[in-house]
Amino acid sequence: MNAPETIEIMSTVPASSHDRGARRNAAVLVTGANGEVGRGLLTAMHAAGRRDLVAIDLRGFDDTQRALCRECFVGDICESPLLHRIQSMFEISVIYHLAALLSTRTEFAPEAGHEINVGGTLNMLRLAADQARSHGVPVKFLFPSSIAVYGLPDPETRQRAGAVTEDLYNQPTTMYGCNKLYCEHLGRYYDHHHRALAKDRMPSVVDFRSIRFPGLISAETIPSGGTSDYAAEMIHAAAEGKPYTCFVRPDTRIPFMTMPDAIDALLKLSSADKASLSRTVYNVTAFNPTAQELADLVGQHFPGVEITFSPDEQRQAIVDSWPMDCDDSAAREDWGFSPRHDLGSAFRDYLVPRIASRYSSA
Ligand code: AKB
Repeated sequence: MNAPETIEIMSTVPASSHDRGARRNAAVLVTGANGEVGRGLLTAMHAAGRRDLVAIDLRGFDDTQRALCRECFVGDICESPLLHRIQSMFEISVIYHLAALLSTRTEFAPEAGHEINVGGTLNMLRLAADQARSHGVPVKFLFPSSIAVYGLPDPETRQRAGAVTEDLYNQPTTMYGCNKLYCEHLGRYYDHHHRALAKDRMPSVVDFRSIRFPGLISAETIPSGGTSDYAAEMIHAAAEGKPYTCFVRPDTRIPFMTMPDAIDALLKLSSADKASLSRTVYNVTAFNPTAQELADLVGQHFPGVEITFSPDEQRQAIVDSWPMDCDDSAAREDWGFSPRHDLGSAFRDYLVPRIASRYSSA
């Protein structure tokens, strides 16, 4: 483990109200809080009235984000001093563990990706277990997994498989996919089997809940380091009036959903009654157009835009190993998952208006 770097803390709560030493403050912890999902999740939870949000990210926070949080930590979840500090300061009820290195970026540095994706997750699960033992209540742990846990061996099998269910084809071909699948099992272990032989064992220290997200498309942020990024990149480039060269073939088909639907799904699963959950990991999806169908829609909304295709063989092989579609009936049945946006409304009601205003005001 590297030498501890400084931990920058920004607090919106005046020092006096911290009743230093008396007791810890209640908190909902969000890691990767400055990322694509994190920014939207903080906004949604604050809008829903939460005032106990504690955010962690490697990158600094802007004033808007700080105003949403009780405390912001700029630091690395792979470093224990930061987690020890959080353990001593807060009584955590829920953890949204969003920090991760995505598939393409991880494939360039697999071992570094493993350290962040697996080492970081294990640290957060350990923090959750320590918290539960100190305040006596299992900590709810929301973990965004991914369609990258799947590995379809060839185009024929992929075609035949269609909408895959959670327990099939769990043979990922990327380090990121392996990390996500292993962390799903780690979470299930902490929820159901942690320290099974210990005499002083607490029945359950972690209430682990995970969603396998498809590609996510946000109007507010441009993705970085993923292999499903072509969809969002294409739309943002068009809104900026820039030509875009797509790194996958036109017939590439994988599932997607909008960022607001992803955030709603996390919050909905988080508030679901544990008794209604038949599993710890759930597929979710909303639409699965081909890259050509996406380009056509972009062309309809941004006439004159230039979109060309120049497949990157390696990245193409990654998306070709992912399912064309996912069966999310378990999520619909167990906790009422139902996305607001299908493909048409995603463009009409969310992406185009929001992205157009983002670049027209730029
Ligand atoms: C990626 O492309 O790596 C992510 C994902 C599908 O999990 N967006």
